[in-house]
Amino acid sequence: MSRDTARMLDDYRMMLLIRRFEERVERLFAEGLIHGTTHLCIGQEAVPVGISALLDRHDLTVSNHRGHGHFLARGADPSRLMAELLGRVTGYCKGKGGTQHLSGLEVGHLGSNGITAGGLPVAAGAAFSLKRLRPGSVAVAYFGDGAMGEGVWHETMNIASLWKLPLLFVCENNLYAMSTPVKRGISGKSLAVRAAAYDMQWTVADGNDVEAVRAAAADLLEDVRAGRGPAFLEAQTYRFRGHSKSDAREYRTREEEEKWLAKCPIRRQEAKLAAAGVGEDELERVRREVEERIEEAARFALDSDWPPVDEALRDLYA
Ligand SMILES: Cc1ncc(C[n+]2csc(CCOP(=O)(O)OP(=O)(O)O)c2C)c(N)n1
Ligand SMILES: [Mg+2]
Repeated sequence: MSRDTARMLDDYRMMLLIRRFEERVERLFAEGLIHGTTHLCIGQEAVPVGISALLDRHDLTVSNHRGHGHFLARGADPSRLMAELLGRVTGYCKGKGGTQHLSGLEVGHLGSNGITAGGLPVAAGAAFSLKRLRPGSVAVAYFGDGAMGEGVWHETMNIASLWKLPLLFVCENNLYAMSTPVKRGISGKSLAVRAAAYDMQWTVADGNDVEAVRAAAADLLEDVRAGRGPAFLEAQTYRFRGHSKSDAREYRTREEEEKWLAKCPIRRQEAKLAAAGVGEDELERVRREVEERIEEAARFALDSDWPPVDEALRDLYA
């Protein structure tokens, strides 16, 4: 197998791991075993998988409310992540963070954030410290199209550009912010072109094609790592599920969904692998391996203890 094909297979495995993880979360939620809410990234897997392979352990990522895939793509342990979502003591944040307050510093992931655009200034701070302490390292901020309607998005773009921070802005444009279509929420003909006003390099990529994401991000990251300032990537994608758990998707048509389902990043990768000569038996082996890993994660989480009551106020910041 060539190096390129091995890379494609790795991407396939990671996208599938995220997909199966999210499907398992969906089931656990339906069974009442996950509390609160949860935002699934099913359909958007190619974005963090394309980018994470370009990062090393000193690079830092900051995520939003739809962040399980961002974390897994950095190499998070699915068992500890699942345990966190179930509120168990073996989770990444001892069961006290949950889906919107996840972090795993050991893989360079500073965390998810439930406040729309709230992760952006955190990412700017991380980039500022990297610029001083570890030149050559970068921060990556993931956010949605909806975040671009927030004032703090503009403030962060402004200061990142002025201070030439090593920060890659990654907009996952999935066409909706909850039920609001991007065209009704965000002015202008293009999201990415806004970056030009802040004197940044920008690119629009097919966010359902892992190789397209990687190629676009690699170009931008070369400049960011070299100290030439921040850059902006718009990855055009689609969430196959509703916004969160109570969403009947009345604001979009089934035809539109079908059109995007045909562009599923995982199915597209399977087609590319087949064209590169990877047989169905090899793909099946990867599928089984991933399914077993996710079942192991669910078992680990379900068998884990709840955090002890006397630790309820430990590790909390307010
Ligand atoms: C400051 C703030 N305003 C509103 C909300 C409620 N809210 C949660 S997610 C969301 C939409 C986010 O849309 P987008 O950034 O496009 O991300 P997506 O959900 O599409 O991935 C909103 C408005 C919030 N969490 N924080
Ligand atoms: Mg969106």
